[in-house]
Amino acid sequence: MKYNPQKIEKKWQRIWQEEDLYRAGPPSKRKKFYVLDMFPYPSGAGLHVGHIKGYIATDVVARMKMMQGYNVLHPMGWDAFGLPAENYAIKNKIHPDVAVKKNIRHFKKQLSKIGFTYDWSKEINTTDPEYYKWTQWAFLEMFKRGLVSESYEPINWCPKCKTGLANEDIQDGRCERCGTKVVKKPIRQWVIKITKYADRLLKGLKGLDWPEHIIKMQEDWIGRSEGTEFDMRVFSGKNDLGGIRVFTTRLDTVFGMTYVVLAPEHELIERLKENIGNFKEIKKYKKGVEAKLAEEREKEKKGIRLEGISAENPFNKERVPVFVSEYVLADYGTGAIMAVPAHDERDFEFARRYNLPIRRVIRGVGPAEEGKREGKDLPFVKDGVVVNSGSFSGLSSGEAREEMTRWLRRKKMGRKKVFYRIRDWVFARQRYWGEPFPLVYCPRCKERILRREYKKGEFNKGELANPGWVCLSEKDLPLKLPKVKYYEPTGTGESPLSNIKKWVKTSCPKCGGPAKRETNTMPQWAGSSWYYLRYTDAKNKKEPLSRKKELYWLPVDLYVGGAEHATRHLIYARFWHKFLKDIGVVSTAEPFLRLKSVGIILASDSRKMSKRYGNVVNPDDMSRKYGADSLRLYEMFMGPFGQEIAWQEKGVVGARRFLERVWKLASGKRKALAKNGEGGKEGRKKGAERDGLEGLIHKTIKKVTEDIEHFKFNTAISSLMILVKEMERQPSLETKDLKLLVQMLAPFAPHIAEEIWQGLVSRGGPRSFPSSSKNDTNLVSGEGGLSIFLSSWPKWKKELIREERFVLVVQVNGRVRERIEAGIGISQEEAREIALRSEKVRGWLRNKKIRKVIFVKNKLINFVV
Ligand code: ANZ
Ligand code: ZN
Repeated sequence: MKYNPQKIEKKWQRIWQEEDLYRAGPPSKRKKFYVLDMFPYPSGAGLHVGHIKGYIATDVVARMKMMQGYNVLHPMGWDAFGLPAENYAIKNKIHPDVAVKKNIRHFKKQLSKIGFTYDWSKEINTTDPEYYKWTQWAFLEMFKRGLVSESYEPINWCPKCKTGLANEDIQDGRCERCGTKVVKKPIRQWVIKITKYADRLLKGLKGLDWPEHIIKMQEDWIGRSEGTEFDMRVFSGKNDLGGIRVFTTRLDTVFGMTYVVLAPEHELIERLKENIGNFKEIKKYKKGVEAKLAEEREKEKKGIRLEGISAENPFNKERVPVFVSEYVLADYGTGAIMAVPAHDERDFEFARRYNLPIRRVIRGVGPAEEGKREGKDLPFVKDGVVVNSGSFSGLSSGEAREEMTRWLRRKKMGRKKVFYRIRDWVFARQRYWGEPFPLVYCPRCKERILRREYKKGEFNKGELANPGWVCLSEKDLPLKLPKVKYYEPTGTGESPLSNIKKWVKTSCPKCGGPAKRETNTMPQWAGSSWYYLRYTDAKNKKEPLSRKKELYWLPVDLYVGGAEHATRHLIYARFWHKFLKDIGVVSTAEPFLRLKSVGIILASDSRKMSKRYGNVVNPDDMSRKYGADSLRLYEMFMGPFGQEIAWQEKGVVGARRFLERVWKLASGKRKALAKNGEGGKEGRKKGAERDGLEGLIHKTIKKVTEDIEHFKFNTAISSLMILVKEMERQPSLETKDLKLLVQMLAPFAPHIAEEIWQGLVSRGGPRSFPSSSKNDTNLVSGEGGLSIFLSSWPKWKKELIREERFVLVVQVNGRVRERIEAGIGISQEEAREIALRSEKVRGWLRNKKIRKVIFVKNKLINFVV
């Protein structure tokens, strides 16, 4: 029989599906394993080989866990709302609803060909009203608790997508979706006060098994900053014009303040209109910078002085000039800073440009610092000892910050303060394809609230904070997205829904009066913020998920996806989860215990795979040509999982060749079984060889098990290759050895493994499976052989894993100077280290320079001096 992956794979995919092999069991005493993929948005382009790399990895883990006896939940679904789906629909002139359904069918078909363990009975789709009902419900719960507010602040606006965006949707000042430069625009919108959770989001990171760089990105995104805020008097000549509040993390440098800077949007500027000599000029400058984005502004160190205005340093009563500059952000801290050019890079640059005094007040400590003369050519930004600072001189930076803050507090002029970089979540989009907000606007209720003519308890916290906006009641959910003909963005700042007069016009659920629906829609991130919860109880009509399922399945044990979600999705989902915990829907503090990020697969030209470059590789083509098992094996073998790596088709060919060899081994075995009765000398020899094989098998079991656990799939596969090579050298193999081999191979190449396994377990030798009719086989009950995925994952015997050793010969200039025992397979580096540990070798090398090292693996190391 020839290895025919196309035939085998189709057959097993069908049988696994028919027998529902991968359906997660109900909550029980059995230990559970919840493994989750970041669900895709079903784009028109379909999946390429890069998209499925993470899915293959979770599948490998899921299959091993299944065999280890876990009740495994491995679901899949569709993140189908949002800009990508909508933009695709507009471009191709298909209604998003139709396009999404079509794309989902295509995606599902593509996925099914790779042989994943998805439990499709748990499938979800964020655009399904039965799903988004609970997205709307959670929003209302947030609203009722005062976590949502209406705002008109200038927000990030994409002129091409014609919608507002969250900070998280922007990359290098451009719309993350279409690449257009984003501008600031005042738009009516909803924001969720995610900042209230900033501290918990930060602290929660502590206990997570996440990649360090992702933790760091979240920490920076949340950006907790501890400092001092204090007030300075502002003067125009002798007139005290009131206070100006600044925020600093370096109060120890306050005696080095030589000017003050306001953000262009600072309210003080308007207030001081009459007193500012060059107000017109300032106004012009303001206009120029307001449309710019934060990142661009921070780069610019231009500004203008407010003529006729000065601020007083409370510590030494010195008056310093006040500037307005775009390098100070309006929405961070207090929007105003004390500038200390001697100790801050940005201030330094600014002071140089405008010839402002630079006054050094911190001296470095330690031998490395003392010789340096920073302050004139470079700012000294480190902590040190405070100098030229009145009675505070001599204190360390840390002490000075404490003392100075205490001094301010005594005078009631300042206090300790914590600021966060994270902003509230801009939660409205002026687009069609999203969850409608379950809110209506009622002018009558607004009047009643403003005049305080309502009964106690009639309005909730959110309604009182946003007068006029009234919540739909839970029984009216889901509020369905109306079907429309035209869904292109209007560009006016209103969503296309505002054109559907019939839908917009409604009555107030509180007072029955005439009311209008909210016509913005929710951002794509809404539906993906809690989907992992819904998988556990996808069909629940009464609640987002049941207590029982939540207690059993949560938290997610392993979450795999792209690092591009480090700050967006992974912040929103953690926030949503914490909110649901606060209202008693979930019981864990964090949703995802362990996170792994996938390294991107580049095209063979080392560019990103993209339609634009015509370098996309389709998994369908690969599995048609080589088989899904070869594709899976290659993607897990191509390199360390987290690493970016270029696609090479010859790698798939290599994987296929390896599987052919396994296939041959298994077929050979079947023949060998048939002719019985060897013995004598030959038999004894075989026995001895088998000893070596057994040790290797157990070593491999240990390695493969641990490597899969640690996401070192490539090295797991390498060790399988070593084992296969050794097996090929054996005159014959026992069934039990072959079984162990295919069990270990099964997570990577499930189809071929199942095929061989079924042949091995049926005592009658190879059994050919019928090409149809599910009655002939029952993998689950075991009639004719249990599925390999219901067999127990092999366990290694410690006593059989002997580390093999050899005698390392150490030479100096070609003469043998030492012999040391070492483990087989050590690298040159390791050999060098071992050799240099020897007193004798060190003696021969003393006062000599090693010019060259010659290394022969498992034999010798020669130092040329
Ligand atoms: C004086 C000073 C002296 C500062 C010094 C730093 C070094 P993080 O860590 O990011 O919180 N700052 C405060 N508000 C700002 C705003 N709205 N826009 C731009 N910069 C602002 O940084 C806090 C520091 O950033 C503050 O401490 C302030 O400059 C500046 F040797 O005050 B510092
Ligand atoms: Zn009303």
